[in-house]
Amino acid sequence: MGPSATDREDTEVAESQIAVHWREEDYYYPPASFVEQANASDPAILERFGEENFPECFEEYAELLNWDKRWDVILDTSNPPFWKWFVGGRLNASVNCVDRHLETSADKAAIVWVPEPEDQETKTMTYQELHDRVNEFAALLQDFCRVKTGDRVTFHLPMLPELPVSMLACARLGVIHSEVFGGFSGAACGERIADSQSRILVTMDAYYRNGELIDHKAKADEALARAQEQGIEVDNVLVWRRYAGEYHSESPMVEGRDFFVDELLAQYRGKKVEPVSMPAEAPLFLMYTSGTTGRPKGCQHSTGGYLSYVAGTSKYYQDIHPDDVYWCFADIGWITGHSYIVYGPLALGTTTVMYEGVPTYPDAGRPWRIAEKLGVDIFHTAPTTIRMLRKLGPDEPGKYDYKFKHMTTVGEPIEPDVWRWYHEVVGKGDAVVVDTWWQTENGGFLGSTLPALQPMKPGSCGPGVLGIFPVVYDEDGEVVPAGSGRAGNICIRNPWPGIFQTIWGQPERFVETYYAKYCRDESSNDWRDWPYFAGDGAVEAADGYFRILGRVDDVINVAGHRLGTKELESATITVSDIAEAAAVPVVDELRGRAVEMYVSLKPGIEPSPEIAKAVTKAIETEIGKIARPKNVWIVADMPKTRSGKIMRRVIAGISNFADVGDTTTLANPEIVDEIRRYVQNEKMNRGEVPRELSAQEKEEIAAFGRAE
Ligand code: 6R9
Repeated sequence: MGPSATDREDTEVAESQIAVHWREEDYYYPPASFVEQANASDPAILERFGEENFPECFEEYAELLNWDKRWDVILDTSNPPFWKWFVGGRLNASVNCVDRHLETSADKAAIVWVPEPEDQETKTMTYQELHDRVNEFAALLQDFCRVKTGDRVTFHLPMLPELPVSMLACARLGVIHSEVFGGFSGAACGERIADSQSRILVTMDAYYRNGELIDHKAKADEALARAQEQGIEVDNVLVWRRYAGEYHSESPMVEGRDFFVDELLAQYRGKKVEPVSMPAEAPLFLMYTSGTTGRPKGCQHSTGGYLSYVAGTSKYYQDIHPDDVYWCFADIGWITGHSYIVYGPLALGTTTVMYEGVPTYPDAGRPWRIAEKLGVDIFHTAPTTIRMLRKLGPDEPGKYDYKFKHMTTVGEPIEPDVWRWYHEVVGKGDAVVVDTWWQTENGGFLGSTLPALQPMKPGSCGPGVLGIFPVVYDEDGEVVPAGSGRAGNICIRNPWPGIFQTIWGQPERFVETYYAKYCRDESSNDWRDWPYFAGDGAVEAADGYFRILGRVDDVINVAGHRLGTKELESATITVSDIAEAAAVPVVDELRGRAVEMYVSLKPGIEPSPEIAKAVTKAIETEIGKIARPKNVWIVADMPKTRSGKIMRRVIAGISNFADVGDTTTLANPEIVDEIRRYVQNEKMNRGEVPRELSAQEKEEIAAFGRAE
């Protein structure tokens, strides 16, 4: 007798753990000039953060902050996996990011903001000004909106200094902020308002993107309508204005509900608000991210643990000193911006640069002009931006007189070739590069190199960071040894202060998604029994460096942004003619991955270009333009298992001109050739045939949909 269908499915899983072959890259070493000034240049730090010193080692991070009361317990594991850090301690995040720097650095630039239009002036906000503005806005929230400690306030703010001011004002009051990426649609914002039960939405009338002043307030109306459908009424919409006193939106202001912040602030000029001393374990903010089911996950981050972790990693991995000019070219609407534009750099009292717009506006020399003008010495961005700048302006960096000592890459795997351009051309061969692997859930870096002590290796993030002990497990929980050349699931064996506390309102999903898979004993309160499952595939080289291969669940990483396949599919089936939908990733030269949608229609409906357009529109409305599919394929049926599940890896294989794997277990194997002919012919006509995929990319495509 041959193997049963289930046996064969197991074999497929095993196939996704095949050996991954690539050329071992050479090491690159930091220049002596960097090592001399680095915050971490004594190898003793590696011992201080060794496993035998866990969890005490993290006191070193907590001691970077000012506490109103020192903690009694470093790590409380009594209710796993809901770890508690620095229990008994009290502090305020806005005091740590602002007030405590006033004594020495009141006149120093805290935030330097660069507007997108190049003829508009760069604005500098000193620590004193930041303090004043945070207090005034906190006074407004407290007095006018009557928010209390523990309430949630949603922001849908673009990259203007009003965003960090709003975050720190909430932090001052112990109010939990939940920033939704400005590029997300009104509907996506509304879902997050409803999930977090926010009564207040803070937004802005308009902002610049690619040379255009876009109407943003309009999205607030859609957001409120969506929240209302889910039973949540928002009391007030606070509208900051891109130009104080001028309104640049078509959306009417609703009497008694919508208010211009600049007008309201007139009553609060010069007001000071006593910071609320918060328990270390009080939530500081929520940051939503995508998962395998449709409902977004509100990752809840703590005050004491989170702030300690971002301060510590900013100091040692970003190598931030108070006199650096640090520019993280991310959007604060993502975790990178929260941790490494706002909280980490400001906790260390440095100058953090914010830029309003797109990297290539008006041309691909813009980032380097900004760097030259402001004297940026630490630069932080994502592979997608690096690829785009390389494509559009490969020689631009050489034309500008800036000097980076340090550069970061984050958000997706970086191809060694792209890494080398970043190092040689952007970094002029002189800057160290840190590749930082981590996630929204993690608060801060998990895998990276300590820049003065550990050499760089293109395409690998490096070993676990200080106090983080990663391991690669196979599907059965056996360790995949370093140097074996085999891939598996990367996990973190221990808790750390930056780990999120739970998924807002969904504690069971928190346990299920991140801990159930490899928990050794559910009744144990020893952290060693609770490895954290990150959801990424990885390979550990003989030197202990990790190469991250991408997601093992149904999440598509587009330009560094996680999009859930289920979210894309739910948005698609809001188009009434559509019966079924499946989202798959395609390799994209600039964005890393792009989304392709496969849809089948309800009986009696004829395929038409209008349906494909309606799908794109629905995705833009429900999620946002970043999720716009590269192609929408209307097919007669989807390849399915006998139990009726759509086999996403098969269509992912077709879209990428890759192997579709074993199709003998399908209920309708004949459909595969039909779809392949149609899709691949179309792609050839459109000039969309991808280059030969790397072993790593092939593996990712073959494993796609494994979580189903
Ligand atoms: C910080 C952030 C997390 C997912 C993560 C992984 C991918 C992030 C990476 C990387 C390879 C890196 N990822 N950094 N892959 N190398 N340096 O990006 O958070 O938006 O939650 O995305 O991004 O797949 O699981 P988030």
